[in-house]
Amino acid sequence: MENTHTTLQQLDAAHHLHPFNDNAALARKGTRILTRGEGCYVWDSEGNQLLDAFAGLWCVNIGYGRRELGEVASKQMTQLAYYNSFFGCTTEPTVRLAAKLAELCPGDLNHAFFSNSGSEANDTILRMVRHFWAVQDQPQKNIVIGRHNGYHGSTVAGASLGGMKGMHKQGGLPIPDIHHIDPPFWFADGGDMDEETYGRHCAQRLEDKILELGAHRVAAFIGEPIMGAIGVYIPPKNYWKEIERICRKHDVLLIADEVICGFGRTGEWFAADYFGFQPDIMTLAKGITSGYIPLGAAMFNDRVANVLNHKGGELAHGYTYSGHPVCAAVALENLRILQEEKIVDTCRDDTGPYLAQKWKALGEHPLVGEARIAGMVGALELVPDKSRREFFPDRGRVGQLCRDIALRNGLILRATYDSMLLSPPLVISRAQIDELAEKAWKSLDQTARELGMATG
Ligand code: PXG
Repeated sequence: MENTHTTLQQLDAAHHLHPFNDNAALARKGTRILTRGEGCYVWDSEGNQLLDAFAGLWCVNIGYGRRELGEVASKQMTQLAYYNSFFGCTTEPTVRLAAKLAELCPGDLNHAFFSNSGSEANDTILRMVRHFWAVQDQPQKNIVIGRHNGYHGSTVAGASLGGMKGMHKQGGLPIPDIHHIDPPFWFADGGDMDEETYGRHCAQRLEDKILELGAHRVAAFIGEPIMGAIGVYIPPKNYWKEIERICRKHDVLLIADEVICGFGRTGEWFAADYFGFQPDIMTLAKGITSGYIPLGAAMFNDRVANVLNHKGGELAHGYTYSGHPVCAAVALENLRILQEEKIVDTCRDDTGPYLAQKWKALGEHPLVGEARIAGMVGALELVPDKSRREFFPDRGRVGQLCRDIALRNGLILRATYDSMLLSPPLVISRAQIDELAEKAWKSLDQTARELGMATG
């Protein structure tokens, strides 16, 4: 085992470029190699058992090791491994999945375009919204507004729609006619505002931007209902209703990127249900297959699909694997499990509130300035002084330290700067939530001790 482990690390260092990594540093340190998963746990090649409080990368909603998904994949591969949806063709799982998504998604989001990932789905969406206005004689209505620090993927369009400065620096982004506004992040800039005032204040940023650019130039607004990668920014409850009102007022299409929030993460099927608003377009990926196989989708409402279908001419866009039958079959099985086992309902009514209670209790730790959570997604903001809403001066160092300590304690949490992020498989049990909370508290204590601070 040790031999294989070392060999794999050496091969990895020599040949494998990792996404979002300092590859030179990683090569020196050696990669962790994961070998097995079951429920909420994964094992690495050194034999460590880890409680995965991050569901892989926000995606393993039904937990690891569900044989049913492997079985449907095997069956579909054997029967018809591939056929495309070009040239007037398609396959049964693809059609059934499109219909299933139309049933699950809120309102009249009845039309699915399939991709292989969330990034690609957002590329599709960018092209479609511009096309939507162009074929209605408004080619100048082509600007999409996103948010600073938003994450919409790593492709050229995805990274441009996103507002990560570090990503824009690499590759000359954003592409033209994409603008960004500040997102809601009360901990950093909420000042003395109460939740409702702050929600309206942040939504007003969108209207200000639309008026500055001219509504006749703005095609769409895109946002993650809860911003994930940047650190789980949960907006005030009224924010999305306000955003919706502003979009309607100026006839701007509203795109909800539900790649992280979708398929039960908030305790509702979609965050649009959680916040009570109706997007015109939705981005889906991750939880759509619980990460068992790559798949993404762009969902369009009747209005947008009707224009694309009846005025848009031939759709000059598509991926070889759009609607891949094996991915579609796996997605259907994943959705069946989520529905029949009432996993989303359990999160909303039982394990979600229990997790929230435990997570809020971690907020009492001297190192934690804020504990935020919505359903099964949350963050702990680590701070030098609990009595003030201020960050550590060298942002990111303490988060990394805490992450490494948690790993040694058998717990996987992700750190963005000094926010410790939580997004466990939705099937996490009460006993596993207790384990998570205990390990997190212990890790906070050890981090505080290393920093020479008081411990809890
Ligand atoms: N939209 C959102 C909201 C996402 O979180 C994407 C789009 C892109 O999906 P694909 O399938 O193309 O990766 C994502 C992906 C992180 C991290 O560090 C988050 C994502 C991807 C990689 C890293 O938290 N989210």
